[in-house]
Amino acid sequence: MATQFKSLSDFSHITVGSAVDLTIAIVVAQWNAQITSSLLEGAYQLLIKQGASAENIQIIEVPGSYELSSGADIILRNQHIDAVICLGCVIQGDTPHFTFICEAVAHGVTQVALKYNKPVIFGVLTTNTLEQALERAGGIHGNKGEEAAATAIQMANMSKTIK
Ligand code: DLZ
Repeated sequence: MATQFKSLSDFSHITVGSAVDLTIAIVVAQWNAQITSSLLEGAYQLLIKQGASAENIQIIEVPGSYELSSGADIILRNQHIDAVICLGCVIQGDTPHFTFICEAVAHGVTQVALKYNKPVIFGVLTTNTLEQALERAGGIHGNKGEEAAATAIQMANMSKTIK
């Protein structure tokens, strides 16, 4: 039976089970590193709390959120991984760059998940301001990285269970 996890974030919509037998990759963007490092910390600590061993958690850095899906593809092409967590933060600027990056990463993550038939989790903050991002990276609105890790555990266990 899955163990329910409670923290500052509200995961009542997610059934967080055990990560004991899971191999997980975290692909994290270097852009907005102040935010993505907090997302990474949140995701990593949740995986450990749910029983994952450090040797079974691989962390890969990519330059920006645009490269998250390529990073996930490279990992899944070369290694046995139960789920990939993509972490990034795109903040609205003065140009249409925001829209291009957000759409590309959302589509890319979905495509990689379907290509390899593995959970690839969209742990990307898309905010109007840095303040909104901070609120969702360990602030008053929780930590998107923790939520992404909880989703990865649920989906990986589901994927292993259903044959
Ligand atoms: C270029 C760019 C810009 C303007 N903003 C962000 C951002 O807010 N968050 C993010 O993760 N990455 C950003 N990038 C970098 C792109 O994701 C990508 O790394 C470059 O366009 C090179 O492909």
